[in-house]
Amino acid sequence: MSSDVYAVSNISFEHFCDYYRRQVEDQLAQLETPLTFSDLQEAMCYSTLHGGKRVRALLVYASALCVGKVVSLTHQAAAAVECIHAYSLIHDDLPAMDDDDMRRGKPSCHIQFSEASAILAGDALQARAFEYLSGTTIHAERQLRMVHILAQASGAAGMVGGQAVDLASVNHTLSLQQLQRMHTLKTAALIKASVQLGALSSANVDQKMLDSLAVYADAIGLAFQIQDDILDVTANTMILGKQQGADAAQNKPTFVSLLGLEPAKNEAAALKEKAVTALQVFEGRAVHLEQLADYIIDRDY
Ligand code: GRG
Repeated sequence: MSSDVYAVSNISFEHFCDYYRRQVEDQLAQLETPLTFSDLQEAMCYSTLHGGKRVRALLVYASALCVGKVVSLTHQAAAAVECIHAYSLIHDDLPAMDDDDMRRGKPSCHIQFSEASAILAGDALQARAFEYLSGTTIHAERQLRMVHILAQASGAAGMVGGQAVDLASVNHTLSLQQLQRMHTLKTAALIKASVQLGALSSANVDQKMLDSLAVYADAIGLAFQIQDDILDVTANTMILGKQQGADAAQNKPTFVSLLGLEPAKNEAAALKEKAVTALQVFEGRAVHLEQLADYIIDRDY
């Protein structure tokens, strides 16, 4: 079936998610191609192929469909953002970082393998992301722009920079503005890059479209983190697939600790409204992006 079929609005959200999760997992299955060091490869596959909601990949596809159609570069972009995401989770769980033994309902990568293997698997997945994006040169100029966006979003000016602020903030009081700034880097930057990459993979989008998508992505990126903080206090460990209450145990400032539970929920809902409003320029073609905005604040893990 052609991917374009999923641009129409009468496809259920569940169907859209199932279909495109399978699509990105087909791309990621390339990681199983035998390498020389099998322990490294096993650790990469363990942390990438099994589990995860694939929110970032779904954002890539939904954004591509919003401005055009899914093409092979869209699949490559979806796999690339999932590789960066998987690497960030592996490193985030390490003893030197958040020191979490459980991820996606299973032992964390460094528990299942070794710390050294987990570090290397994360490193290799990061490089693999850029291999996915640059593997063909059919749209070289657009691909270079996409590589640049992903590198910025995942590096010191994005996700890794946010993680550094996070580590430095343990046992410190942060203002709401500082907390937002930290999560804009740590969590929202990769979410924003996913939306941008999806649009760029699909078509020569104009700046007005990219500006609207940026407003959407900034808002859902922060809403995603607020929901994560809410789940840290409301969900149970079994459903979350990771240790519930981990932020409180480490005395980390969160949206819930700063605002309270109900105001945090209200803030997430307000951000979702802002995101959906930014999609109005697409006149009904952004249906999957709208559904993902709902999902991000309604999810229970
Ligand atoms: C040490 C070089 C070096 C880099 C570290 C660890 C790190 C870079 C960045 C951390 C980024 C991070 C873990 C952000 C948290 C974002 C977050 C809420 C992750 C959970 O995402 P989900 O719920 O996970 O989408 P699933 O399992 O569904 O894929």
